[in-house]
Amino acid sequence: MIKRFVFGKPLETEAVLKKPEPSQGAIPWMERTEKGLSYVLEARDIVYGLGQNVRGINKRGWIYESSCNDEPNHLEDTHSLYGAHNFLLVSGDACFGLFVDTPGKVIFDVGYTHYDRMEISLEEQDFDLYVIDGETPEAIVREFRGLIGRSYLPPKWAFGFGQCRWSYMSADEVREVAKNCRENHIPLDMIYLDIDYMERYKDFTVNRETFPDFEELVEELRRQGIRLIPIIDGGVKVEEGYEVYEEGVKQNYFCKDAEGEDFVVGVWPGKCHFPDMLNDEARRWFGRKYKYLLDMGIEGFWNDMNEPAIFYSEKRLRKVFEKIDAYKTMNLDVNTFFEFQDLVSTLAKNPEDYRSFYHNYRGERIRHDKVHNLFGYYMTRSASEAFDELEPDKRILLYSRASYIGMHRYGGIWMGDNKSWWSHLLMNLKMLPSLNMCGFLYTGADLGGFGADTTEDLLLRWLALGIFTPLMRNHSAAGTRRQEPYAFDHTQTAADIIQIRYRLLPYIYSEYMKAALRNEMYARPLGFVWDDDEIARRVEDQIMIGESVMIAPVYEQNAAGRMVYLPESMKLLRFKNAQVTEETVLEKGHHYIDVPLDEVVLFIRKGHLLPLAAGGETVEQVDWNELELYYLEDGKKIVYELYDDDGTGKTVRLEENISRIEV
Ligand code: MIG
Repeated sequence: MIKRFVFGKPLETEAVLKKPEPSQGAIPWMERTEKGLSYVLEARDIVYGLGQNVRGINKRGWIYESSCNDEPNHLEDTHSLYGAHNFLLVSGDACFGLFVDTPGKVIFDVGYTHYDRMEISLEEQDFDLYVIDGETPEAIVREFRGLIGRSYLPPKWAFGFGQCRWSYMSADEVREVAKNCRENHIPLDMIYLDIDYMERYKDFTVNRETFPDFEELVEELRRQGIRLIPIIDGGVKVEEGYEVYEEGVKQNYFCKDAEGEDFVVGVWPGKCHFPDMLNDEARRWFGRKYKYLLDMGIEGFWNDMNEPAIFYSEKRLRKVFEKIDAYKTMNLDVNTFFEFQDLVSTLAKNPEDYRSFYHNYRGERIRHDKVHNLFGYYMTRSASEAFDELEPDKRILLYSRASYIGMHRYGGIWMGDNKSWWSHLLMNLKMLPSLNMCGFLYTGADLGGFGADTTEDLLLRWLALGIFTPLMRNHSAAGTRRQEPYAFDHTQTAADIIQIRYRLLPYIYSEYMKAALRNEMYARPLGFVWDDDEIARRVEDQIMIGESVMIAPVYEQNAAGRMVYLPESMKLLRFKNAQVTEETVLEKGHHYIDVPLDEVVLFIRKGHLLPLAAGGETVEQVDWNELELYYLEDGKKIVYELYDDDGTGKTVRLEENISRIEV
């Protein structure tokens, strides 16, 4: 049961397409406060949700801020990352879900100020509130997902492995990556292009000096079963003669400053304008620009910097230079020195800048900060809606950095600029189910870590988790240590781990598609499955992947294994050299499990089945018909619903595409 309450005059986000009639009565569970809502937390309550955020699967004990943020420091005390996902779920004696639908900032104080209280506060009291009742956390998520609409369906090949790095500078360097993977039998379906393929960081251009034969490159790699996936940025470079810029200016498609001039902001290419993604016409125009790359044979994109990220605004920069001038003659002391230092360090992402430009939203002039959380969502929507026109029958890979609930219908997200830290491997695991609750199923982290130098063992352990995330991509920042799977000593081990992914593909694809089509989760906390097992409910380092598999990745350096909790008897499956080398039934309880660096371990749930393919070096090579079956009997017949389809069509029929495997 979903109840909708309307406060003030909420701005339309289109997170919810079919809104239930507003309820008049009292809000169940919660108290309305001056600033928002308040709820008394009981000891047994777990607060799930909030999508992309730091900390636990259980969000209690911290304060989160929903405000899309270009934040490369994912620290324990970070309050917001790139996404704004205002859905949470309380599971304890009470059990209910909550979605605060507003495009502005929302603060979720989940037992931070007062340990036993959850306070939700909004700057302005215009919002739609959805309260969802249900018997179980699973049922509540299903209801909520039904409300916000079906999750994005990527093409099947997008479940393969992708290699990325910021600084593949030329076509030849890209060819080299492909060659190294193929020579080492590292399965590979995608190579990503970061900003270096563009001409002076201009969207929808190709640098013809470094990528002279771009179309040929696309084709050549395609023949090797590899797709090229270019990046698109949220800002459009200001440059005379650049078509996208000139058209945008002429048609009034860019965001305006207070004086009604096109807002000038510094991002990658230097001075930029932001396309007004909230203006229907501008959005349609921007989306159609992707055609330039589609026409070159491109079949997938990642949208970056769309929080939107701001390095500086032109006006602010001018002011700062003036002030710096004044400091030139000063004796910089304890006060003035820090002021001076802050002048430059507070240029980027300055809140004042977000209050200084405007959108034309449904014919109304609206200040950006009021609709901030919609920018990345609407950028990705612009691409997706254009693809529906330009490629009506073909699924295009699409994911974004910034997002809001609703965007999950148009694309996935990657988890952003993490670091090559062991703690971020664990964070990757915890974020998965939280994102799934909010509809973001196609997601994953930069494997090996984006910032900072990785180590070979961290990469291998991270790949061993990444083989279970729908989006599986190795990505790193320019200037960091190379971390392609062939960059270290044990290339064969890396290849073997990635090969396990290709053996798991029928299961992963099947579980993903069923979850998307049935509004369910692909990755679940143990508490969703064993809701009355108090130990399982508190587990933060193991999750379920689909209906049959529990994973318990190793996330500590130099560990030779780890403790694993089994909420019931399960079958351990061990892989070495991508082959199953052990099948052991373990009893309910705690177990120490050896996991050498070159092995992967997973657990199969009683009464469920895991099909394994023989593998392949591209998704296309994987034979869905020859499957080995692994399972643990439960005294009853086991039925597994294997979903499969052509992997590209946009219209999918769930029941027709399911075949039942029975043992
Ligand atoms: O400010 O395009 O999150 O994946 O490699 C950095 C360069 C801009 C941020 C993205 C990252 C990408 C990088 N971008």
